[in-house]
Amino acid sequence: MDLQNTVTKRYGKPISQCSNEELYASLLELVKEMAKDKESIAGKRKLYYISAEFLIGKLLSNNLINLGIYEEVKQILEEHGKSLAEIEETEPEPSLGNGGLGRLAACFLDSIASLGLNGDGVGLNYHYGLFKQVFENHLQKETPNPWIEKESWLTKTEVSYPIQFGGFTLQSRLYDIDVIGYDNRTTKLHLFDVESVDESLVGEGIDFDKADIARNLTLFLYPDDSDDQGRILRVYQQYFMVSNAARLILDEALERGSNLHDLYEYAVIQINDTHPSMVIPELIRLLMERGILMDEAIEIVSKTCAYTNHTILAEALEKWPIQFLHQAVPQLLPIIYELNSRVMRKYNDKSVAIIDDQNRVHMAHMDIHYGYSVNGVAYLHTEILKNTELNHFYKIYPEKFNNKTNGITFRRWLLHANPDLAKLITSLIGEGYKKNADELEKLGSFADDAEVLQKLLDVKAAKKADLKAYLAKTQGIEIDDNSIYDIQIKRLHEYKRQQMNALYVIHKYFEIKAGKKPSHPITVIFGAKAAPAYVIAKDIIHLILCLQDVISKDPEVAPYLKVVMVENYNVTLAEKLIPAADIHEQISLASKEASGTSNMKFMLNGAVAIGTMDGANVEMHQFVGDDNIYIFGESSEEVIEHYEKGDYVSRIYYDNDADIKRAIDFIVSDTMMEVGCRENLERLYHELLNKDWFMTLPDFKDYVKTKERIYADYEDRMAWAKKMLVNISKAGFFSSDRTIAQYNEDIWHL
Ligand code: 26Q
Repeated sequence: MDLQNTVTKRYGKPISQCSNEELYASLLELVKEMAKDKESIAGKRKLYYISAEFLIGKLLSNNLINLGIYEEVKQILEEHGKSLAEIEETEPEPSLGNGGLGRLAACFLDSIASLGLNGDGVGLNYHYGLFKQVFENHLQKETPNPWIEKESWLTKTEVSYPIQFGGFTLQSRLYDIDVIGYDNRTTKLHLFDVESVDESLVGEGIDFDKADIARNLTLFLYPDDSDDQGRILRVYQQYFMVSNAARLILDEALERGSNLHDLYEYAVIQINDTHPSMVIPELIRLLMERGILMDEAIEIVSKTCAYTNHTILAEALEKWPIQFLHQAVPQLLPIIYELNSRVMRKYNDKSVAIIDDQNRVHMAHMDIHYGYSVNGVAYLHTEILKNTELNHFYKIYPEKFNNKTNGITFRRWLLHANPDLAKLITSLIGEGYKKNADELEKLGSFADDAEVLQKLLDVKAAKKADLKAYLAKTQGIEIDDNSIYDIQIKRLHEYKRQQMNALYVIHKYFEIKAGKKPSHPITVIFGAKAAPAYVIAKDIIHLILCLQDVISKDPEVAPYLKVVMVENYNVTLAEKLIPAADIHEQISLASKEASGTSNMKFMLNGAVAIGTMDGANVEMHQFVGDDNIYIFGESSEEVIEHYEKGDYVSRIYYDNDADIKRAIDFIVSDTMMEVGCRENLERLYHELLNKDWFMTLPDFKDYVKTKERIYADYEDRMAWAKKMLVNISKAGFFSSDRTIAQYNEDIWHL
């Protein structure tokens, strides 16, 4: 590693005289160079993890850590009066994902490389990614988020394919990003782009000509499925992604010696939710084009593809109207019809059909029939799939169903995000946990060691001070680092119930006004983007921003309670927020959150959860026990029963509970109307009163009680530190290294 040498070649001057941008470009080159000779051993069988999203975050620090040169680089820079932290700030964050599913794919790539497995990611090279969020008049506005600069992590390759759509053909181009494993091999993230993409198509905000597929295909990670044009664009994107992937897979398999009849011995495809599902008919089509008969082509593909389900929300399960496919990808229709006929001939059961009565193609159904594995992403989630949502399929194919509880990469979420904590852990139990996360268990022996517990509190205090400084500098937000940091960060969705947290804030506001002051001031922090067309989600953001305003201006309340909604929540912000959290909110309506992954990141960083028995919270609870996690609310069984019976009426809770009524009425109070928009606040008020589809009100009182309990317990600092320590010590299971090892053991067999 010779940074000065790279810098000299590029700029002909010493490090000390370079700008941060020049140093960033030099480090980029250096890292790419070092990644070159570490490529994973090309075994016979290779994994292709196809995903519409890879929320990779900034890469510089992580790459330096994984190459083992982070400290060295940092020191050299310091010797020349430069700061690695400041250089990092110049790196743009690609926003190639919405949330959990995309971030999971990124954690998985890190683990695949770190375990030295032969597997690549395949996706799309969105130029503006997901939108950038700005707040104006307490409302979310969307603007483009460009991230591709002249020097970037992308490397242009020679790979290019003609991709045929109904009526026209587009030429693709493959760009690669090196995925550098921790102290091991590197793999690739393959991002396909279209050669004719045109950034000048973007007008006001994130508006663009949705019909001009040749120029718009890879502009945005398309967040809007509110109109047909937008939805058809998504079909174009998906087909472009999988047709390129399929060609790449076939080319590489042939190169490694496959005769295509044995493709499944050379390739395994993990289909990340249904977004890449068209890879199944497309691969069948391409095999037939190469002379393989349909029966055999179907069999080959069925032995190659495995499907992961990330959601049980019906509205997120993709069902494409057949006329969309007819317009965009007519060549797939005969194959999809044939796949459906075979299913109907065999099972004669409409509930498992690929094409339904309304002529819609159920992508998940295709995956389950024509893939060899179906997995959920946490224990409870997989059980619900088997017993409820996909029960008809489970009865046909019990052997295909399996659970793979999600995980997170400890390199990014501990070593990079919280080096102080990593250092403390290393001083107590050595370095082993960095490669074998289970070793964190050893921390358990310090659970009653006052000196260790104090050090843990000191690290937390330092991270809280860091967050305070960061928010002041980047967002102009002032917070009190003596307060309890209570954080909820995730996509804005009604089922995740940010609105319940906001109702609690209102409740607390009234209590403080009535003279019931908390022992510690409380800072409730939110971070969330709402889909641009998701009206109620945007209204909830409006509610939170108005509360932030109202409370900050109220001298009676402001010293004890503060609401903060950070702007443009992303991976970089998560890396600052999570290490600083005292309490994290995992309060989805039981049965609705497939897994959650921020819960794991918080746990690893010594925060304590308040949550429902949902997603991976269930497993967290099992590991840490009742004393170290605050569980409340109805069970998934109870919730599922309410939906089956249709017996939930929100207004009954409103009418019968004065606290609930007071909190909900406040949304449309004069105080709120002074800072907010009547239209948004009234719409949200009526939604909660007349519908509340995700059942905020039945859980509200239990939530309030549990919040009071967790805040009270925070006061005993040593007892709290012990909870922190237990959480960290039990986090090993949630390493994505474990998850990936299980995928490999049970599904991939690399
Ligand atoms: C579907 C159709 C049309 C337009 C958009 C979509 C769409 C886009 C993104 C549907 C779903 C997504 C993303 C889903 C997602 O992020 N799911 C999360 O996956 C995480 C990783 O498994 C889990 O931890 C979360 O519980 C789950 O919500």
